[in-house]
Amino acid sequence: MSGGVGGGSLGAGLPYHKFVSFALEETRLRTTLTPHPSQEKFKSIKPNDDNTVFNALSFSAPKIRLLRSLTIEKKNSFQVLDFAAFSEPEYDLPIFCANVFTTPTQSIVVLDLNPLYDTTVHKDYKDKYYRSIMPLVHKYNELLPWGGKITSESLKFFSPIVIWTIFESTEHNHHVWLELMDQAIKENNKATVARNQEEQHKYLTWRAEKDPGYPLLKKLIGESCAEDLVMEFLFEGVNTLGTKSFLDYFPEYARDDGSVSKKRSMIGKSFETRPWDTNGEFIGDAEAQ
Ligand code: BLA
Repeated sequence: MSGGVGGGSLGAGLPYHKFVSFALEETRLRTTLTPHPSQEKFKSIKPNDDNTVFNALSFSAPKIRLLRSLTIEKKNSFQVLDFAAFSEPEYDLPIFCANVFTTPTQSIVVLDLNPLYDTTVHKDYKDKYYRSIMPLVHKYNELLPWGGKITSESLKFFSPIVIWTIFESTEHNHHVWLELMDQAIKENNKATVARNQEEQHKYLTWRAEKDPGYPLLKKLIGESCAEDLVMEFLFEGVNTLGTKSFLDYFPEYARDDGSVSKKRSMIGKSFETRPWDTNGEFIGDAEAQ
């Protein structure tokens, strides 16, 4: 494992700018990034307190609808990296996701190529994108072991190669995603494009409503600013890629009065150990799904 990104040591104290510039440089070697319209509005977010710095960047490129990055650093307190890339709906590429929340005592890390289609249901999708890269799991599993129980609903947005653990380098997954992007073939079938678009919209809808970072964002920049950031930057497309509502996708969150339950999870936390085998077969407890 290379220590090139983030300095190579585990845990706190690492600025994630290094990861962001590395990821952008690598992407630029493969494609041309154009600033995304959302960048202008969000590039200089002013948080409530002077010790916190926000850094927001967003781009699009051929095949890439949105590549955006948010880093937040509060001195001696925490650091956040939320980096994601979403393809145009003409492609069914997984969503590149690098997400790290670091405090002096722990780092919560999700690094994944989040599948557009739930891989426990869509075996063809799993084979298409994950079969050849399953060996990555062996490579990282010992160094970056499964992080323990996790919000159960998140699992269907994760792939069999997901890394959920404490921080180290992420460059391999990013290379893999860029390879996939190079190889991606444009889909012309209208129904397939529409299906890709709806699956991406479902993902955006989930994260725009239930992302674990949302409460902290509200505290840092206020409720309405946080909502703008989530809807128009982090999960841009949630208002334009589809018309279904959160409850259309996730009806189990409906309260009697028709509103969305404020609970983060209806099922609770589960999956104490990695719920995929080395072939990427789901071996989690069905009841916990
Ligand atoms: C915690 N963030 C977490 C956790 C996960 C994720 C899995 C552990 C808690 C849990 O089990 O839910 C991340 N979850 C994801 C990702 C997906 C998912 C990437 O389902 C994708 C499908 N995080 C941010 C931002 C902030 C942030 C912008 O991205 C804050 C500004 C903070 N994440 C944050 C905090 C926690 C956290 C504070 C711990 C608090 C908690 O667990 O509620």
